[in-house]
Amino acid sequence: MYTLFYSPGAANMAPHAALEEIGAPHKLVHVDIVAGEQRQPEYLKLNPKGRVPLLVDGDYTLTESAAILMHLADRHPDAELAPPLATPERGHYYQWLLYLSNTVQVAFFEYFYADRFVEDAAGQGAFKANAARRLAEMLVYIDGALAARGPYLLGDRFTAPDLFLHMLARWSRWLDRPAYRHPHIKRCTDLVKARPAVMRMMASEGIVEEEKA
Ligand SMILES: N[C@@H](CCC(=O)N[C@@H](CS)C(=O)NCC(=O)O)C(=O)O
Repeated sequence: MYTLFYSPGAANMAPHAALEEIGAPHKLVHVDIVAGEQRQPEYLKLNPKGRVPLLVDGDYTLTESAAILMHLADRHPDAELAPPLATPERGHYYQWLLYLSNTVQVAFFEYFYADRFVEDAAGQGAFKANAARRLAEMLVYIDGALAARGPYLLGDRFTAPDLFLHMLARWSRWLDRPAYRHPHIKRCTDLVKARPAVMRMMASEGIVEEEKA
């Protein structure tokens, strides 16, 4: 039985959707990150980084959304969330998950948490605007890649990186041109959103779609 420590709509969305895809029994524990529960001593004992998500499986704990996603995909191969090891597709699977987590997700954290990177308020505004500009370029790049080889990130086949893209796409709703205004990202994330497992994840986190007109 897995336990996932989560906050609605946070970086847990992709691993949570993977748990649903796999059909693995799991329990959810809500960490109120607005109230600062992630910095309470009891939680820090489990995850000294003070972040969500956190996956617990008996004595085993795992952090980092992309790592949890890859671990679940490997432990439950029947769900086919990852291509076979050492295939060209597996290489692209790593490429997408690492790009989405070490470049796009990081830019989102710069955008959302500018105060953690820059001390003065005026500097924070410029820092956030810079992150938004880089995110806009990244969405154009992803949309182009999906136009060339979609509808999923790995072509015809749905895999774990699509769950990660779906999560980041939702975070982009604050940008001037959100992901759903990029036709090929929209096509991919609409397919992901229609998956029963993803719908269950959204419902159990209490997330509603918020697309601007
Ligand atoms: N690289 C980590 C980042 C996790 C992360 O920063 N999560 C955010 C929510 S999306 C969080 O816990 N924020 C609370 C805080 O930083 O105080 C991952 O992907 O798991």
